Amino acid sequence: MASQPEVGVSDFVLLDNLTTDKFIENLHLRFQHNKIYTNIGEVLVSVNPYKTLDIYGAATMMQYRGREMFEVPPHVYAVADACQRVLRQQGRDTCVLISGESGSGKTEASKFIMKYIAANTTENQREYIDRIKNVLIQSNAILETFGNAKTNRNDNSSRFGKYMDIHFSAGGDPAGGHVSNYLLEKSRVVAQQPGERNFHAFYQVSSSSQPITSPLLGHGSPSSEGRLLSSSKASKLGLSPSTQYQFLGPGRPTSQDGQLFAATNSAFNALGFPPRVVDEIWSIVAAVVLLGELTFSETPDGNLHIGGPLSQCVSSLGISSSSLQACMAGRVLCAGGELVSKQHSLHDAAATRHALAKAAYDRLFAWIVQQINKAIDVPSGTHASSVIGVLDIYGFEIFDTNSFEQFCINYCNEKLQQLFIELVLKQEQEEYSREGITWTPVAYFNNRVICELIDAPHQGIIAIMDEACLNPTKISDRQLLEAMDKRLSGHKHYTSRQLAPTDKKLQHGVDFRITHYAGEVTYAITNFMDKNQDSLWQDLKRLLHSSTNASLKDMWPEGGTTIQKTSKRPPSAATLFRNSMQALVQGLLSKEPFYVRCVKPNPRQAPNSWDEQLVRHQVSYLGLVENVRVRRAGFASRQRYDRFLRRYKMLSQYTWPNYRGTSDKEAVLVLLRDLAVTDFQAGHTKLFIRSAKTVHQLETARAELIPSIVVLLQKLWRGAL
Ligand code: AD9
Ligand code: MG
Repeated sequence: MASQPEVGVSDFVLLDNLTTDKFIENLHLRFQHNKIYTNIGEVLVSVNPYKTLDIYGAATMMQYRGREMFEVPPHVYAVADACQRVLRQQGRDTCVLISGESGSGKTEASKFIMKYIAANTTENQREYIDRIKNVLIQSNAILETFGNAKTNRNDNSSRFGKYMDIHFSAGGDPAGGHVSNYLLEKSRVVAQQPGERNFHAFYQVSSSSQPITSPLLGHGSPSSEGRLLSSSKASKLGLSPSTQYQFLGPGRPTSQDGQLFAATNSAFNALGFPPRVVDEIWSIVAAVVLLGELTFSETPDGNLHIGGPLSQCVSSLGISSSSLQACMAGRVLCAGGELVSKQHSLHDAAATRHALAKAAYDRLFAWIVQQINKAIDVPSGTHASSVIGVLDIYGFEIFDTNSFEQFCINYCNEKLQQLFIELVLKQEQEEYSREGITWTPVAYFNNRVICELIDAPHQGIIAIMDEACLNPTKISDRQLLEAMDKRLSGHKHYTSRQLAPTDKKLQHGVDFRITHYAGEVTYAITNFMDKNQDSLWQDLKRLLHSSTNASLKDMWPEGGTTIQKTSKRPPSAATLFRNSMQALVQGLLSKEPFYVRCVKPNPRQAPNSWDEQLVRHQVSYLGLVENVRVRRAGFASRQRYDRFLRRYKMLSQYTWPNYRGTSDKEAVLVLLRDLAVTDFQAGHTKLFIRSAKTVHQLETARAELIPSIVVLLQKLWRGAL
């Protein structure tokens, strides 16, 4: 590997005269030569090549096994190896935080990391470990089918956040895993922006009513396909690949959808989902499509008539036509302990149908994640001792129209940027000043103020939204905006037309704008109240719980209670999301973090194309140049003097076996002088070594000396000396 010609610099820390221009020039030069990875110390910058590069095979993996990051060219495998080494050598939990905007390559990077980690196992219990590895990797296929969709920015965009913990046994082999999912963009189930698609699962199931000719299926007999959706069942679902469905937009299933359908089914099989459950899952997906086809009209006697594929739809949902009819026609409320029925208008009926479709799919996704977790859980009796977490979460989003979902997604990105700032920029600088290290502070933008704008108790946007949702009289979206304007006027990162009357880009009574760390985003308040309340009528929960589809019934346990018994209002969607983000950040803080910062080279998803302005924007908001500055002034290693001395005192005659001076610090300085190590600074309590190479040399010298010291000690014990 050392013989590969260097293109530009492979670590930005080595760049002469660091400026943003120089940074981008180096990134571009390397990109042109297919060197998509560049380091900033131990942070990896990755540029999406939008083409297949021959850099992920088994031979490449071998080159990274057990090698320090500075010994090998930058690669996502080097990060994965470092993670695994920290875990094996120090027994510490680690995590990889992958960030970048939509389409920058986060999900692909997360899959390469998992692939590398899974391949890097010992020979013990090979068969068992192979099963675990296979299950971990196959779970991705299912998650992508149900949680990813084609957007205008990415043909395979993750529409949910994913954090996966991979658990390791004491021997360092994968023992199981756990997936946490965050906020699925469920509004996509009923409507998509022009040019976008619904979740892949819908097109896969629609294509399934065609004979499946995928090579992935091979020529298995019908019985061997019994675990897959049988063709008779497929036609029973009542979907046709050539029909245009309301919820699926103008796009039709492609041949790739057919192949992926087969792949999803074999992943279900690998994870041990029983064939009955797989059939039930696809039935629910098909039923959601058919819900979109129902038509509502009023009979002459004022009742609701449902037209369209009603019988097919209810049969897939495992419920009766009359019960669906009743839930669409009206609802029963519990007001002050009294049951009151309320009749729906045609508009209400259509809205109820949309709510049902979204809730059914959202709950299906969460339930599938639960089942995956059961399948990949560390088996009882196995002791899992450490964890590598991989976070692949939706990138920052700025659309033409931004709604509640973008608000949550961008808040999540603010929280992760805050974590990065806390860990990489702030803590590092604080430690230098605490230790009295010579140091020129690096200016950076701390986005804490934006996080607080959103999540501060009582004052933040989420708190204001929740307050409005709890109000006994119904508050409109417009009134919510007014409340926000009142409470947030004067905040540097918040504005609206009310607060900035001359800003013609903001629509009065509709828009508010947040200046995020990654840029300005205008949000339309429309549907914020509904989406935050996220409540499904009790009747609908009971309807789904009454299903003969056992999986669907299992997804809605709360539908089993009677209406009077319903407990108080559940927390709002934004509050649940904020809580899950806080829990995520807490979990990450307890682990040793590694970072992959993904950059998207152009908005067209095209290979060999470089949009300077787009790249510049990302380099700027990801704070990459500041990262290099901090890193440059930074140090590869820091250790308390007593620990350093204990580890390396054998390397000098002045400190071995004991130093006769006054302090550990003095002993360490004598030791370093003896070894001619100069690239360090001595802090008050810790030693800071600048380059990883020096640390490596110390480690090597120590490893070489240990055998002779052991012999020496043995002789001493035997009294031979
Ligand atoms: V989103 O926030 O989920 O919308 P991601 O996850 O950042 O987004 P993704 O990993 O899905 O982006 O990458 C987008 C596409 O770029 C992939 O489908 C691949 O076609 C392409 N890609 C990404 N990384 C690589 C790579 N290392 N090599 C080749 C890549 N192609
Ligand atoms: Mg993704």
